[in-house]
Amino acid sequence: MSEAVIRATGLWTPPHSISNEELVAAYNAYAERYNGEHADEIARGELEALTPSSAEFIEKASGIKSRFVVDKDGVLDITRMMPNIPERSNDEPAILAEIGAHAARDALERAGKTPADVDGIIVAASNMQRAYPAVAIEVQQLLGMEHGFGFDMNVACSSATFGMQAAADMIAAGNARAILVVSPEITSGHLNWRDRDSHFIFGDVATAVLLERAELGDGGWRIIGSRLKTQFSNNIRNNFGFLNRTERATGDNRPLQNGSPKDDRLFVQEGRKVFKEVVPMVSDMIREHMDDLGLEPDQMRRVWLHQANINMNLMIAKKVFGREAGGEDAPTILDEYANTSSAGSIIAFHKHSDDLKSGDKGVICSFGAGYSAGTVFVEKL
Ligand code: CO8
Repeated sequence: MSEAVIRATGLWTPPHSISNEELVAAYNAYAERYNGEHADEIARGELEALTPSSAEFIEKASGIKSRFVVDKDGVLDITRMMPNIPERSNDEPAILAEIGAHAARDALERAGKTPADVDGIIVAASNMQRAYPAVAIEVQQLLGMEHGFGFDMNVACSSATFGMQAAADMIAAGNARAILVVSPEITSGHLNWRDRDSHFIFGDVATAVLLERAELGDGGWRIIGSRLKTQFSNNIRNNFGFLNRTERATGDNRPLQNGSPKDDRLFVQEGRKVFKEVVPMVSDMIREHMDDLGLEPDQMRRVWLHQANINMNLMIAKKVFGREAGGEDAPTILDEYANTSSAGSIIAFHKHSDDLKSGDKGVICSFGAGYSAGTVFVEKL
């Protein structure tokens, strides 16, 4: 059995950022227009009037101040309220593959490696651009690899940690020398920008993690242990799928995504329930895994947590460290990036791990829809 190490991580950040103030101004203009257009139905009690969103609420409830998106104009255009990503021909790279390849190249460069050193690409993200060919195979082609394999996998917010465990297991079994786990997240495409409860939550990004057989290089992070968990919950859903059109009765030609403020073909959640249920689930999971690895709280240098809500993260970190925890213990990137689904804990690790010394230990931890959670304990080499 060969040990797998994390050799490097990579990050691609979109060029456009939307502040809470810009987002709320667009939503409130949309809500005013909606209420005007539906004044009669609202007066008759057939429709509920939309209430304004607020930048203060967003920052206080979640810690989010802004988010990056692949297209800003389309999201803020109140007659559209979704990114404008024009269709590409079959001969052009898919946008998901393109941004994933950017992050993958960044990881390779930081590790001093080339695509020739890599045997596998796992695209692990919360939504794939299409059913086939796999986005991962396109990333493989974009990197110029004429060998190896690629496949896609989806465990929503936990896709990256699940992908890392799969990669580490394949490396340990001798099936690959190195594998890139790539998480391109265009969450702006499946977020309902007309829904006040969730319009502020997500942002776009791409990350990559290069895992490699330990003896093939120097530096990086040893994986001390990884663990995956899923437990069914209806509190976070996206019902978009290939069978949607078959669910319609003959003659029912309503559009699949009708863009209404509550559209279940897009992301929906019971945020408060998620908060209450996931905090203990994840805290217990990390503490149990620490016990099994023989790690005491004071041996933990840092936790790189899924980036959904700053208050959630501070509560989880407090349970892990057994004391009040702050940004040094549990770094935050969601203020700038918002929730980037599977990429969040990887961005936190990417941006806030260079200062750790050889022997320092921490955990990369994802959690979210499913419910799903993954812990990857690491030690700096
Ligand atoms: N502006 C002003 N007021 C608002 C707004 C708004 N935008 N939204 C809600 N309110 C109001 C509500 O109407 C309510 O008012 P009242 O008390 O009068 O009824 C009040 O604020 C409180 O509402 P909530 O209870 O909903 O608000 P919370 O305090 O719970 O905060 C959060 C909402 C921030 C969503 C919080 O619940 C949270 O962060 N929960 C955890 C969420 C979480 O971890 N989710 C996991 C997400 S899943 C994931 O990460 C990946 C999924 C796959 C990717 C999908 C990509 C699209």
